[in-house]
Amino acid sequence: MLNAVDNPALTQRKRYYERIAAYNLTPLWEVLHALVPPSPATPIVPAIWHYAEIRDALMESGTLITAHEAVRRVLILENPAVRGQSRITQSLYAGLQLILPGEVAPAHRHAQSALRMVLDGEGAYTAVDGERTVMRRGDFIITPSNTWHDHGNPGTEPVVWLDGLDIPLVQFLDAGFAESSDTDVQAESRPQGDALARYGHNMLPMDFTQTSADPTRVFVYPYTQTKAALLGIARSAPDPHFGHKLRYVNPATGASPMPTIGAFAQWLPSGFETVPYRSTDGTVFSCLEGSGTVEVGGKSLAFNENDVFVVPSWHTYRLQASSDTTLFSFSDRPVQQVLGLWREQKLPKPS
Ligand code: 1HN
Repeated sequence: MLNAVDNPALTQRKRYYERIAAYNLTPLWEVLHALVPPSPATPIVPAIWHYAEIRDALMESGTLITAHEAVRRVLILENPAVRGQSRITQSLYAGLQLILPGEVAPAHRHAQSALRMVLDGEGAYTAVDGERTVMRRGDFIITPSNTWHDHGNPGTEPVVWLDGLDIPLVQFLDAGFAESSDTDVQAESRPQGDALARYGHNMLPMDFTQTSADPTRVFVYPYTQTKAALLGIARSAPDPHFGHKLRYVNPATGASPMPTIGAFAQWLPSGFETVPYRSTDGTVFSCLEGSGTVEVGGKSLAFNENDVFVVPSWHTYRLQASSDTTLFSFSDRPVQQVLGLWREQKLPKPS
């Protein structure tokens, strides 16, 4: 192919581009194909964080800064292809948060929605808009947009959880607000278990209505209930692409618990292998129980308990369980769905 040096037409174009640059103009025809790729061309790469490898470093952070000084003592899980951007997918942030016995992570609120998946240790609590919940391993806890939240650890062990937030999405939209509370620890205005009793038992308060954009008032989905549901559906045949998989919902509407983040739990019996699947929502997985491998992007990543891995948008993946395995996952699926952008493809079983 001729380059600009020996092609007068290209030289002429290049000079033209330089002239119009002064007016902050640039030709679409040079970037059209990159702007509108035939299928998602994500910079995000598949990656895994092995908890056994990073636990010591996380615990060491507890000797360097208090939860109070840090506000939130978290190690961010950065996608290796976009280091420095505090994101694990294009739209989502993930981190591992540590709270030591006796510590408090002070109350604040922000437009960004957050989820927690409790991984290690017992005895901490999270409070959301005046109600506390004890954090137990495998519990899925949410702090919807603009809800006041603080964490504390009155127990005797360090407690670690996975945080998932829609930070990059809110950043992209330039729609973020945040404020700190005057009091580090929220006053308890409702007894523990109140929200779950009112909204989480297939019943609702008499005059309560919500739209599908409202987050659920249920802010804790206890692992005991999740596991019972998964084992309940596991009495029937597994889905070839998902195994035994359920999505967390706002029980008042059937929509996702929060409008910007969808969350899922799945159980794969030992030896089960999923059939190739892809979807446009880049997804973060964490292994709650068991072990296995994920095949994605030409790599085979072995995972164990508490490991976190990411499957980028439109990357075909297969899961294989080497023991009975429970996986938690989250993505921006509800955003894509409400915008009419979400796609999935259930591929055939390889021969
Ligand atoms: C936040 O509020 C929490 O409340 C965790 O635990 C991580 C990352 C960025 C901004 C706010 C929390 C966060 C965060």
